[in-house]
Amino acid sequence: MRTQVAVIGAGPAGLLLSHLLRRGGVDSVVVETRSQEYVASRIRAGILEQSSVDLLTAAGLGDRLRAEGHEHRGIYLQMPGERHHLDFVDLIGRTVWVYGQTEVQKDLIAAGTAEVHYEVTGTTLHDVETDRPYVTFVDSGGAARRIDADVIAGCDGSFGPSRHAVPSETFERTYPYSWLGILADVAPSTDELIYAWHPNGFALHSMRSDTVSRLYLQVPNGTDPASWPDDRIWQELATRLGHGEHGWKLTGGPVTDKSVLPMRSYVQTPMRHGRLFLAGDAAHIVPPTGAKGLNLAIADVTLLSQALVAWLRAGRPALAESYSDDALRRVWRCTHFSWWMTTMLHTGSDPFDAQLQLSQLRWVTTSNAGATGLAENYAGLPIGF
Ligand code: RFL
Ligand code: PHB
Repeated sequence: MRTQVAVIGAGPAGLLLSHLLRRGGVDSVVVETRSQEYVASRIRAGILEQSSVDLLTAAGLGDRLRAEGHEHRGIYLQMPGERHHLDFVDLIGRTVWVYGQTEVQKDLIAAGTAEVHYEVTGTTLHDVETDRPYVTFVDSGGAARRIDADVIAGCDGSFGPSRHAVPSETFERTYPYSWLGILADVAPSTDELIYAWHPNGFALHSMRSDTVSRLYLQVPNGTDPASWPDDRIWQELATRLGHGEHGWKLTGGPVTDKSVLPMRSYVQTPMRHGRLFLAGDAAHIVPPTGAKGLNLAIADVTLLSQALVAWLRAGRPALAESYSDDALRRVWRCTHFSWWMTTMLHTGSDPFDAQLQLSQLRWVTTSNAGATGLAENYAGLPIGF
């Protein structure tokens, strides 16, 4: 096969990149190890920044998002006995949207713009330092295939092969806690997300729709989800989220999904080597506390699609040359914000740290300057920041 851009990975980064390239008049072919059904049903992120919503809308992918997504004015930040609302609209004039990654993925698949080979094996990148790079793989029928391209886009997440093909420097932080996440068939007990600091550990009440709630508990690394029967989870969520305080109630319901996810910050630089460009989780991982993972992937491919269209269609390579630096400015801002939210809200054994966290939370919830900083980062800086 011959195409202009060989895209590795059909997650949100790869599919959106292929969609944006097609709209810009550039051809691409996507290869993906998993099945289409598996990719479309992976439960992951739930919050879209304003700039992600604007971008998806401009790309013709906003109809269902605007009809079925929920726009939120802000979030609640909580400490025992106190719940504070941060109103992003008042603070910075921007909002966020509740719309699951599964839905973004379904919209991308429904758009049908990307040519995707699912269930491939043995994806290998070749000659990325030359101007004739290519990708080989074995397709779902067992046939050996080769894609010759002008450029390879590595959108294959942190476990894919692309990032290993970039000689790079890595920056990494692991955290001594994980999240136990559940999806439950019950109406959310809150109108907007609650991020709660509690001596027992952090808790988050999120949601997917009027009838589906998504909730998380901080747990130690290595926790076995089986050690958390549903009753224990609801009880601990009730404690940490303040059931009974100021008349607020947490309503439990049937748990339909339960998993433990570790927390990691990771940045690989540069995001380009020769004719290979990295985007999304292939280049960086953030802990989910700032709700940035999916939004960063969207921001990366926005820049990358503009750069590749300018280069491959108009022969202007300047944006491709500056892509890594341009993308990394936002990546580091989001990496800092995600680390900051994570370390402010997750509890450990050090009482000094706990007092610093509470002091920081009081400042963020009572000072206009503190709240504005959080709002600006959470609702997302403009693309191109
Ligand atoms: P993805 O979504 O991981 O997609 C990469 C795709 O590449 C495929 N792949 C290959 N394809 C071909 N050949 C190979 N050799 C390949 N190796 C891998 C994979 O099968 C996959 O389909 O990365 P992308 O597109 O960059 O999108 C990034 C987002 O998915 C990610 O940032 C967020 O989902 C992170 N994340 C969360 N972010 C949040 O903001 N809030 C969350 O609640 C949240 N939960 C999560 C998450 C990430 C998780 N992972 C990666 C373990 C929960 C989980 C479990
Ligand atoms: C989610 O709904 O899955 C979610 C929301 C906000 C976060 C992390 C995850 O910060």
